Amino acid sequence: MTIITHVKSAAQIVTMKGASYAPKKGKAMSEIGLIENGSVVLIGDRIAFVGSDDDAAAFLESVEGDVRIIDASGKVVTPGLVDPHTHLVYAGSREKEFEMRLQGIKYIDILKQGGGILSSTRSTREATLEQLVEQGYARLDRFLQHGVTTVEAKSGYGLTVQDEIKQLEASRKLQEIHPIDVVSTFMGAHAIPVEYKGNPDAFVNVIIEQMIPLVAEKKLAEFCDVFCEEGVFTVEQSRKILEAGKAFGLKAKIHADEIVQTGGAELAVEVDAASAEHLLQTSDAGIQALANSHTIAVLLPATALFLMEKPARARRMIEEGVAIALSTDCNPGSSPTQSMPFVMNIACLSMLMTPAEVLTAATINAAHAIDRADQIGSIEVGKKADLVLFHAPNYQTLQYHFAVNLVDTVIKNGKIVVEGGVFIANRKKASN
Ligand code: IZC
Ligand code: ZN
Repeated sequence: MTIITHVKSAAQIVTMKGASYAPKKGKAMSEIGLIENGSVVLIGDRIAFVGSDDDAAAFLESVEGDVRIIDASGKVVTPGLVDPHTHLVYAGSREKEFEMRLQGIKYIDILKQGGGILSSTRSTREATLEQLVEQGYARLDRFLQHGVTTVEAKSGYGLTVQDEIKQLEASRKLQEIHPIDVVSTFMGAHAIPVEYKGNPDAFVNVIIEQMIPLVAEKKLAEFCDVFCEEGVFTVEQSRKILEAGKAFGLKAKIHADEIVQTGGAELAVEVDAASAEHLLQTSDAGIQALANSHTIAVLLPATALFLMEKPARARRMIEEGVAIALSTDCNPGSSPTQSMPFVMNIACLSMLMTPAEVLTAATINAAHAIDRADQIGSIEVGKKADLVLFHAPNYQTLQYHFAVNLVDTVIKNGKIVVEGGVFIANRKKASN
């Protein structure tokens, strides 16, 4: 039977309405479509109504069936949070590198010495598909407890044809069995594996001639990403890989200007990428190029904090009209966290984004970054029934009461998956 859920008497509903067709830029990032003392009605896995409690009562008279009521008084209701950039599937961990970095050794130098991404690659190659699924599942559980209902997940710790496929198959399995929706990105161009040290162009050829065609044939990814960085992949190599991906139907994403200003933001615009990520070092010209494009700037302030670097210039980007999304960058090296709420806190504290802007960046703009804004990212009729109820009287409190998990209830595809801050029994993928 179809489940009907009436979330009623919410102190505030952050709807994010009106941005399904184009991301919010500039001042529009502050318009969050607030409804006070409101209701949301969910029928099955879709949103059927959003508005005042009174109008909800009238709407429900026209609906047949039992209605489950969730009292949201004293709470803020938001769309399910969207994390548009994660390295979800991996084995091993890198806490010893964290200690080295605290002593002043740089992330990129650890990679150059065969650690970093290459360390996670060794562990991931050794792991079985089942082990990757089990560890990814536990990470998704933590995402869900922090209000995230959709994540993007990148490969890039296999770096051989077989191991990249294994990682992407783990993502596909997680999409099938976990309540969270997992959107898959192929990122064979994450590092130059040891087998190709000194001969990166040969590895670029493997990516282009073997990996991309196979990933496309097996329909294992929707996007193709490249770590465009000094000492990793050059702008020329990145362009070749992203164009090859596009020829096989994979939309482009780029890790751009994270450590050194390479012109990655400009390349993102040139190849019409869905998103450009990091952007810590992006030039004024790069910001201008992004502002005049369809490309979303996905900022990762937890990564900047964890690498002890200055964050991206979010205020300048918003002033220039760049559409910003936020993400955890969940990965074992530069951001081992699954907390989008904490990322939003850091975005306020380190980049001076406002409480309204960070909500936009973690919902509708994040949905645009993974090409899902027609389905998720706002509380509008017809969209997926993905909601979060936070213990907070108003949306500002989500950032003010920082570094604690205020998530009370998470609804995914119309099913309650977290209640009172904990998982409820028999949690599995909602059938729809
Ligand atoms: O494992 O270090 N920046 N890729 C690019 C990462 C960080 C993930 C990692
Ligand atoms: Zn990343």
